[in-house]
Amino acid sequence: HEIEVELRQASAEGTLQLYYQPIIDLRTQQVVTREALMRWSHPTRGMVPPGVFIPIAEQSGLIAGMGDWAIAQACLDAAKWPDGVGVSVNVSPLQFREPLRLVQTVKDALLAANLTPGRLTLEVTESLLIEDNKATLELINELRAIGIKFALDDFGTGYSSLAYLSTYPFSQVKIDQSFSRNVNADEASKAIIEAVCQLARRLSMNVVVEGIETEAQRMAVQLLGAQRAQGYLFGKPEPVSEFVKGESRKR
Ligand code: G
Ligand code: G
Ligand code: MN
Ligand code: NA
Repeated sequence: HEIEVELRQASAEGTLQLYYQPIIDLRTQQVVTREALMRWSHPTRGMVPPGVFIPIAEQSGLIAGMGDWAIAQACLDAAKWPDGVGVSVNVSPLQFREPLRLVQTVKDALLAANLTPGRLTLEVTESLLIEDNKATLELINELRAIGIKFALDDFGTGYSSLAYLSTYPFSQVKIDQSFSRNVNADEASKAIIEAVCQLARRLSMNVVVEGIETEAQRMAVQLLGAQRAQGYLFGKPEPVSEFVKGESRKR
């Protein structure tokens, strides 16, 4: 409970941060998108991982305000990046339970940042889709009509129903890092990555393979048909100040 009070305070005071991790195009090696990952630097506990504080935010209702903030801040940050670089934001299933609020948040964020809607992707997990209600599909379609995109996150970890890929209009499917971890040792991981890449291509979706840490993994997933990848090999989640510094060094 104490941690909930402190999270409420951090959210109200604006001390939460967004870190960004690059998603790269394997063919061109260019950054195509940056995924926003929320961070809470606690004055005494240090960095509290989102795996700890997001569930607390969901149970307490704080996720609504924190989620609004993440979308708004990510759009403001992305507006300063080159035109070709998009931003993706993780969205909790609870944010989908307030459809009017989510639509308004997205519209306000795009307008305030003057960001082209096509540069914003919302990442959702299968837990949202299990409920399988018409309202979810309608909301996704309403947001797509604004011009934003959707990615299915952590694919392969939950029910991974192939029906989700045909029922919902995703632009991107993100294959969970558990598959890339074993890609060079395990035939099953290889087969799954290859099959999902083929399926995604047939459905005109991009594939991002998550958790690429080594050159050997990068080569393997590219050979299996992946277009995009994310992982420590290309960059860790960092605050804007870090990669802006890195980019100006490169110039
Ligand atoms: O890097 P990492 O430990 O940052 O992220 C762990 C998990 O926390 C991610 O898989 C993601 O699902 C979740 N997460 C990170 N940032 C956000 C956010 O802004 N909103 C939501 N809903 N989840 C997030
Ligand atoms: O939203 P999602 O569940 O996909 O969040 C991605 C999580 O994976 C974050 O916690 C992020 O810090 C973590 N991550 C990103 N790249 C790597 C990687 O190369 N290796 C490992 N072990 N974790 C990663
Ligand atoms: Mn994600
Ligand atoms: Na993931």
